[in-house]
Amino acid sequence: MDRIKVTEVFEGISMPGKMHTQESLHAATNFQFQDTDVLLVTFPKSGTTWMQQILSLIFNKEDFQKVQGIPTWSRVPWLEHTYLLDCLAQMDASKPRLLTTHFPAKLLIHNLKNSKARVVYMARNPKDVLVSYYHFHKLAKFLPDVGSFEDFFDQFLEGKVNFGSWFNHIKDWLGVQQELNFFLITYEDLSQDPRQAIQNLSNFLGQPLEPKELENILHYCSFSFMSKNDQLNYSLTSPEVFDHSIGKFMRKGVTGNWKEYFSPEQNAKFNNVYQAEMGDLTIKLPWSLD
Ligand code: PPS
Repeated sequence: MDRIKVTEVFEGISMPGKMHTQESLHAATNFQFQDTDVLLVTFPKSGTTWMQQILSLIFNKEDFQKVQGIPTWSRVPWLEHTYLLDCLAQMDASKPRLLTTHFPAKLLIHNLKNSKARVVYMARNPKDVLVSYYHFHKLAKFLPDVGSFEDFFDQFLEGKVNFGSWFNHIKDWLGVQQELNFFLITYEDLSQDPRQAIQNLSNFLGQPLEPKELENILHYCSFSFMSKNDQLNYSLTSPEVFDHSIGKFMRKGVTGNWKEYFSPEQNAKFNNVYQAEMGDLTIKLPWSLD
C-alpha cells in the first residue's frame, strides 16, 4: 500500500499532510482557550493515547459508559487536526473541553498564557520515544518511509523527524511552565506507580477521585484493557492510514524497550547529545538512561 506522501511544513516544523493543512495549523495557533479547558501536550509516542484515555475517564468518572463508544482521538482531539471543529461540536457542553497537541510551546504560548486553561505535559524517556516512533513509521502510511533503524536514530537526534526535536519540545514547554497552569507527568511515573500518578493528576485537575473511581480508572487505562479495545487501539483505522499487517499501534507499552535496539555506540552517542541538550535542566526527570 502506498504512503501518503504529503507533508505540511509550518513555522519550520514538518507534520503529516491531510490531517494537517495550513488552514488547520493557522487555526490552532489562533485557538481561543477557555479557562476550563484541559490541554494535553506531548511529543509523539510519549503516551498521548494513554493520557487521552485517563483524562476522559477522570472527567466522566460518574459514568464511563458515556465515552466508551467514542475513540480517544475524538474525545480529546488534536488542536491542529482538520477535524477539530467537528469534534468540538459533538462535545458535552457542560464539561471542560479536553484537547491534545503535539505543537511546540512557541506556537501556543501567546494564547494559552491569557487563559487559566490547565496544561498537562506528558513526557517519556526519549530513548523509548525513539524506538516507538521508529515502529510507528512502519505502520503509519502518513509518515515518511523510515529506512533503517540507524538512519532513523540519527534523524531523531538531529530533530529531523515530524514535529522536530524532542529536546526542544520538552525544554521549550518546561521553560514556559511558570506562565501557565502547568502539570508535568511522565510515562515512567504512570508505569511505576499509576495509582499515585493518577491521584496527583486528578488533584491538579480539581477532580478528586473516590477509591472506587480510582480503581475503575486504573482498570480501564491498563495496557491490557486498552490494547484489546477497538476504540482505543486504532485497529479500526483504515488500512490506507495504518498498515495493520505490519504491526500494532499498542505495540509493547513498557519502559526500557530501547535496550533491545540501541547498540553500545548508539547509546553513547545518544547520552552525549542528551547531556549537551539537557545537562542544564534543573528539574529531575524520572527515567534512567542506563
Ligand atoms: S501518538 O501516535 O503520538 O498518539 O502515540 P502515543 O499514544 O503518544 O504513544 C504510543 C505509545 O504509548 C503506548 N501506550 C501505552 N503504554 C502503557 N499503557 C497504556 N495503557 C498505553 N497506551 C498506549 C503504546 O503502546 C506506544 O508505545 P510503544 O513503546 O510503541 O508500545
